Amino acid sequence: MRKVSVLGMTTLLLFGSACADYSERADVQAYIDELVEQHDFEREELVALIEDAERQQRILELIARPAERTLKWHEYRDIFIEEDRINQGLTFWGENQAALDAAHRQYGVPPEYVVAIIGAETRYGRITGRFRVLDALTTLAFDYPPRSKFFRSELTELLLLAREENINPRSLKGSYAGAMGYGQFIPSSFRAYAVDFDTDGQRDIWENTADAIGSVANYFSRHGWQSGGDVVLRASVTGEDADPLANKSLSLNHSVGELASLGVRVGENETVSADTKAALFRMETEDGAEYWVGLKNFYVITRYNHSRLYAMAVHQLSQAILERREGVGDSNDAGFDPNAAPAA
Ligand SMILES: [Ca+2]
Repeated sequence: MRKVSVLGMTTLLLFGSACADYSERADVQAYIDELVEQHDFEREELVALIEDAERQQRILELIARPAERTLKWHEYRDIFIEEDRINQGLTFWGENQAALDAAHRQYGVPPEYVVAIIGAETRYGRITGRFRVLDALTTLAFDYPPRSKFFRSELTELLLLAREENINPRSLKGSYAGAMGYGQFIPSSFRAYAVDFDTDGQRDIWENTADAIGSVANYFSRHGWQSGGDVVLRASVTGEDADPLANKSLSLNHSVGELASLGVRVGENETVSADTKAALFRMETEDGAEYWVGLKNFYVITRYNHSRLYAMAVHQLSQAILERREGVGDSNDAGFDPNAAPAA
């Protein structure tokens, strides 16, 4: 008897995980009611769609371990700023120069930053995610309580996006968190910031590099990118007053002058004015802490991913690609030394 009951339970568990039907859950039905009422979706279509959504245990495992919180700066840096990603960035730049130049003219965002974002996000379109976005967002919306509100909203955005763009939502692939295409836009970002940059009538961030480039540049522009502005400045700190301010916030809660009065000095060649809004960052490296002063454009990069490590990696990757492209060799304002030995 015992053996039979164990087998029965195993069968039930397998059945339950493989065939879990979201459309039969009361919370999902309430969500469907809401969508029908608020956005005029056809109920039958929504039910059929949600019936096709599959719960993915792997997505729940992945969402629970964000890398940014566990890596030190030099470990994080070494993932993003390495030979392949720099060289592939040069190639991507060469292949897409016209679109990158057009995006620079229209949005004021230099090519190296657009290239670096796409390189950091997906290795220039090589790794854009293999999950069905419908599965990812449904799984997280209904089986990941800490962020269910956010992911329900993104699932709604996905359905609206699919209707507006005349795309079958079952066909879209992306990351475990529902980020899509070259620049990894979540559905709400797609709806708000994606552009049809090659004007062929479709906003295609999955296959069309011109649209992907224009969309990233537009995202930066709409978040306040300052054309010609600095991103982040290497700083030296004397005394003990400034350090407690470091890494407190991504927001620019100080001014360059205020930081200077606390012992923070940026490079002598910098012409940044004392009233420029700024934030102080401390980055842990193999050789101890580095201090950096982030400016408005640094903050804008953190609107893409709310992490100082991410923004610094994008900045330094952009400078490494730019330097390689210009053939400058080993001079290096960003503190990145392409010839440095990798971290142990
Ligand atoms: Ca297009």
